[in-house]
Amino acid sequence: MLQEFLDQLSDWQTKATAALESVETLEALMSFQSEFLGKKSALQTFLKQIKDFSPEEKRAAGPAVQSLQQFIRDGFATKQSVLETAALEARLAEDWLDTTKSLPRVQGAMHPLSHVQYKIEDIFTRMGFQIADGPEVETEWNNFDALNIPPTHPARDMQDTFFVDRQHEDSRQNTVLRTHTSNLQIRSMLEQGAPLRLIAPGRVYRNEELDATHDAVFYQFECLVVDEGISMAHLKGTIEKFLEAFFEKPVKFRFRPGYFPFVEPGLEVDIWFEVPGKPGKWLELLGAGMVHPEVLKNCNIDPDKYSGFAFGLGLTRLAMMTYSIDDLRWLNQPKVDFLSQF
Ligand code: FA5
Repeated sequence: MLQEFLDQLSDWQTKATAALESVETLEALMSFQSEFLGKKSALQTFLKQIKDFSPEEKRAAGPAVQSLQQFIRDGFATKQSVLETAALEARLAEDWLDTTKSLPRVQGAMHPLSHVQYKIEDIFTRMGFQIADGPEVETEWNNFDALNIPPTHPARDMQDTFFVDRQHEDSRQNTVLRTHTSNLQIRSMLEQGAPLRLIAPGRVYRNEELDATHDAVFYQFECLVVDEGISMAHLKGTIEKFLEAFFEKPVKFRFRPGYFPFVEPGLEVDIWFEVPGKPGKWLELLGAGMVHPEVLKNCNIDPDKYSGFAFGLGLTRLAMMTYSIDDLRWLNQPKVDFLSQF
């Protein structure tokens, strides 16, 4: 009986060896595992049969079943490792990416606002203006007080402000997100004195009601000229020459009286704006005026000797007009489909 049992084990070992040899996939290996090592496998039957043997026979039958079990387990583990390595290699071969090869070409492009800014800078540098730059987190004093807008002045409400720090008594210590690029008037005059001829493009922030022509984050550029004998004629001429150079043709625009505490007199310029398929309309493009004597004084410039003009132009609105964009909020969104049109 023992010999018959040992023969069965040997037959089973031959069968398992052949079965394992024919296994070529991990799925097939799993079937092999359940057939030869699982709970319902012949191996379990062999283990159960051991108890029917005499104690002496058990000493031969037990180790024989254990060694069969170990043989099958070893065969399984070796095959598993071979198949897994092969599967990994196959996947790596498939997933391989040539990082030196360029991906499908997505052509980068300059943002329309940058286009407009560079064009403006180009026009003004050709007219002999310098380009100034300053911080977006500005002192309350540079953004308001020095521009003749004291704390109680209603004009502060004209530009709803994002305050960064307003806990100090001294407005030179409080900070705001600048509401306009006019802060660069103050910074430049304090740093360089007169005479002065500059533009300062940059991002500004207002706590605005948003619509197609108003964003909370938008771009302006400031233009400032201070010298002896500067008059409204210089202001008007500069705006006219700039708009003509920018649009590369005569542009329909109009001057209107406007109020800004830092200029006297003050005016606004509207430009005729048309988008194909929609009726044209006047759109406010810039605020301007002759620099207020108080502002010159705040910047240690003698208003009896020097005069100046300044204007602040909505660069974002200029981009709208340039590219016939009917809602300026598009310009601040990371939408590649939209941006790749330019
Ligand atoms: C000013 O910001 C003044 N600092 C301009 C100025 C400078 C006047 C120098 C006199 C001398 P205003 O708030 O009007 O003014 O803004 C100027 C331009 O920015 C507007 O004409 C408009 O073109 C643009 N603008 C204003 N608010 C928004 C907004 N929410 N979104 C987009 N563009 C705006």
